[in-house]
Amino acid sequence: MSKKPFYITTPIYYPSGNPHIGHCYTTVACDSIARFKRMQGYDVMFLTGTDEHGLKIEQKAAEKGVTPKEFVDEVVEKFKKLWKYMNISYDRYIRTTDSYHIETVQKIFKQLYDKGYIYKGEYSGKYCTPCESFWTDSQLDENGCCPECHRPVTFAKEEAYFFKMSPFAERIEKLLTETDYLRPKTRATELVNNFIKPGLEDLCVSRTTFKWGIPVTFDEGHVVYVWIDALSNYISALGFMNGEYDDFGKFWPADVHMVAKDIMRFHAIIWPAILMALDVPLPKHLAVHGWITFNGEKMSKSLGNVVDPFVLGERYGCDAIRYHILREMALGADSSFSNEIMINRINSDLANGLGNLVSRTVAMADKYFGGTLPAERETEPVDDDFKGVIINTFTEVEKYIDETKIKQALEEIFKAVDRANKYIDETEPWKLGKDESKKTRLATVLYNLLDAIRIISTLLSPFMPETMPKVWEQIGAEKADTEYSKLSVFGILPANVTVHKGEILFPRIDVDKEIEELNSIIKKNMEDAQSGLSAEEKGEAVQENIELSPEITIDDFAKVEIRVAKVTACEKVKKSKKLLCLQLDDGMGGRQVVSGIAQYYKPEDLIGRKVQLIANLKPAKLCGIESNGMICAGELADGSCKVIFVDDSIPVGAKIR
Ligand code: ME8
Repeated sequence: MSKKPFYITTPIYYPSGNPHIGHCYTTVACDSIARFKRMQGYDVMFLTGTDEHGLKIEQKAAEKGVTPKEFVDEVVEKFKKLWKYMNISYDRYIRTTDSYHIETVQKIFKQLYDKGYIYKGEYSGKYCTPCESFWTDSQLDENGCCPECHRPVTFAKEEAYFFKMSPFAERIEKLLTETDYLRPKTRATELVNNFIKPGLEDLCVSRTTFKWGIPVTFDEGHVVYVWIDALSNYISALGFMNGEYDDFGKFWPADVHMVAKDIMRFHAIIWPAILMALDVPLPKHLAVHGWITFNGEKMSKSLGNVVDPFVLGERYGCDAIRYHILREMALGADSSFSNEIMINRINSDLANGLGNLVSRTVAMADKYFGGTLPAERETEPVDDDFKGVIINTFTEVEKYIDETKIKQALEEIFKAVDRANKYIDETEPWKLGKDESKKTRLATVLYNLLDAIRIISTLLSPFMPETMPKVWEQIGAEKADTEYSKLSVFGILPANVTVHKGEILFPRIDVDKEIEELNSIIKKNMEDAQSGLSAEEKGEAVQENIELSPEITIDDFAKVEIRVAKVTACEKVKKSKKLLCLQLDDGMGGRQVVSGIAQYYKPEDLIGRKVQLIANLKPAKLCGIESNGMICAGELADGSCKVIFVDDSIPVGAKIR
């Protein structure tokens, strides 16, 4: 019987800078699902790749003095190296500069034009260069900036081709609200209200102001603009309209496209519209996760807050990193990355929970039976509850994987780990070991533990593919014992199984020491990232012709009292585009300050941060709201500003002098 196909994709990433933990999340998540499905017996196609065209790449290449292709070739190697390092088992890697992809995109564009879905017009509107997106005024954020990245937009006008979206509005609304396409479905409302209800606007699909793109075959000077190029990768990689591959019929429609929320709109609205226009069936599911954030901001290269997966992998092993990021991120929600949470998670779940379970069980089998258990058994009622919990884990995990809920799947498996450790406490094998007449009971307990570890480790193997084979080796499991069909059955290991004591799977980490070392690595990374930016990007726009105010004496200065305060709450001032209202812990009972920084900070960026407060400033009213003091910020040459944050080690109330 031929295997059932299963097709899963990550987004294709921009090779504009080094890959980081944020990219790792989607890729590791898809890899785990792909591995799980293979274990279940599916014929899996797992696709990832790189999205290599566009203005941003053209500009970066020019800055480095290389061609765009030379530029992307170098970065793509870094992505591939990382995926190898992280044990990513992709079946196909697509580059949008591959000739077969170019062929498909050109044919798709022509077909949509011939069908009347693409027409020529003129674009004038707001454009965000980093996101390569045009936005209408109604879509801009409250500060008139890009709704995705909140950076300033520019006015752009040019001849362009457009893709008609309106014919598909009704079908897309139904897709989002009445089917299981979008996960989590709770996000459908914002898409429908923000984009469909106001009337789907036609999408700009060609550009003439840059060259680094796929040429439109029938109109020289136009290159296909981002989304038709990028999204088509999911079908060109299967051979749709090209001769490179021949498995579109087998794998399409995709079972899961997984993306983060920043590109949800493109996958939830534009991609279905393109497919509808082409008369191609729609993918089955779009799983949308949040961002990995760092100090409240999306982790990204341009923010310079990249946590290097190679560094983390070297220190704790890839599997620990894979486990941590998968375990932290719930479908749909953001997950904040912190070294402390990561290390505590590795210590509690992997070192103490799983690692301890395996090492204790194997060590006892070794100590009391020389490694090989006798085949006789003596069961007790306590065994049944334990076995029941373990067997049930399999059903729950399978269900969660089908719902792309990886965090929950892992939580279930670790409930089984806890249950197994509790079984050790209940049965007290170390006491049984001291009593010769209890040896049969002891062998039974250890056998049950080993077989539970077989089930647990097999269920974990798609998530931690490097470590689990080591567990199988230690508990004496053969390959056949770890087949998927045997995960719902207890008693698969041979009755007289032989264990092999091995290395510690997850060594315990010294939390304080590690955090100190990681912090200094991150600080250096940030400095390096900053030094790679231009002065303007660094916020160092050269200040020329600085004119100082009249000189003051030290006594004048002493009149100003600057103290450290912590932002405990923050919200936008209604009716004002500029003001934020901050509640501060100033060490003196707290106070409220209104500050004109709403264009540069979201309230959540500030909460928990320490700032410099001008503490003895006469109260004033701003927009009718009382402000007791002022927080210090640096003014940049473009008139924007950045709050001067204070190191967390300086206590609230400390005087700044
Ligand atoms: O958007 N947290 O490419 P991209 C979680 N080329 N996920 C993150 C992340 C973070 N901090 N940063 C990146 C593009 N990602 C387009 C996609 S698809 C046809 C074209 C992940 O390099 C996440 O999956 O900006 C996000 O959707 C993807 O990287 C976008 O990466």
